[in-house]
Amino acid sequence: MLNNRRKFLKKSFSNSFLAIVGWESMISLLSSFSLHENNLTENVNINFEQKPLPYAYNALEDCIDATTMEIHYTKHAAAYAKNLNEALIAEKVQKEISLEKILANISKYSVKMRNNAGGHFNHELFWQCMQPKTINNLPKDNILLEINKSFGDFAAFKKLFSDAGKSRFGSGWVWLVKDESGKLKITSTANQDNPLMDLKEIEIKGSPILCLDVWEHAYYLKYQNKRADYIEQWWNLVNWNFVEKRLSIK
Ligand code: MN3
Repeated sequence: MLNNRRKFLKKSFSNSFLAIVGWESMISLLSSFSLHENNLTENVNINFEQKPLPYAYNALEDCIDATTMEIHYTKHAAAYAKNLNEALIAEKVQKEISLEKILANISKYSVKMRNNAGGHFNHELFWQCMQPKTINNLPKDNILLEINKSFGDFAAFKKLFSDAGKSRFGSGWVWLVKDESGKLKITSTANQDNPLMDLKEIEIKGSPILCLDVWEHAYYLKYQNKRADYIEQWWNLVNWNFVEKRLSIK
């Protein structure tokens, strides 16, 4: 009886809802959802402000210590977000433009925009690429298939990616990207540049799937000069479910 009443209410609600909004707007609403599904920015929710860290500062111990995480998030990354917003105002950029669009046209903006739009995007992605330490943390599903297809096997991929981090001179990032043809590639960028930028220094362009910060501020307190040890420990933190999600973005 109650169930029937619920069904009736539900049905009359949907009927009147459709009568009010109309089928056409319903269809456009639905298609806007599917558009968002294919929109990289929507999927990782990278906008112009810092999102809360998806875990506590001490959640990545003993691979990355709490003090490093706190300083990294509240000082370094926060500064990129603040300076990005200053640059957006100074250069009269509407926030309706996505951060990725700005990055894809970064050659038309100032150096301040390049460093801080890059810095903000890179860190927001980096936080999401990590999760608390998992023993035997390995990729599975599509991301594993794609890694095997592109690099032979996971061990070969891990070595190439780690080597790119160890050999990055000075400060920068390591990336796993999906290029225009859908192929996975490993690349490294200096400073806060990234593979979305339309700059001649960016050798391999593509959609970032996974990134690793190899700036000293990401590891120096615990690892000092031993960047290789930091990279080796970092593999325990990779959030492969998130990477899988990034891979599925068209
Ligand atoms: Mn950093």
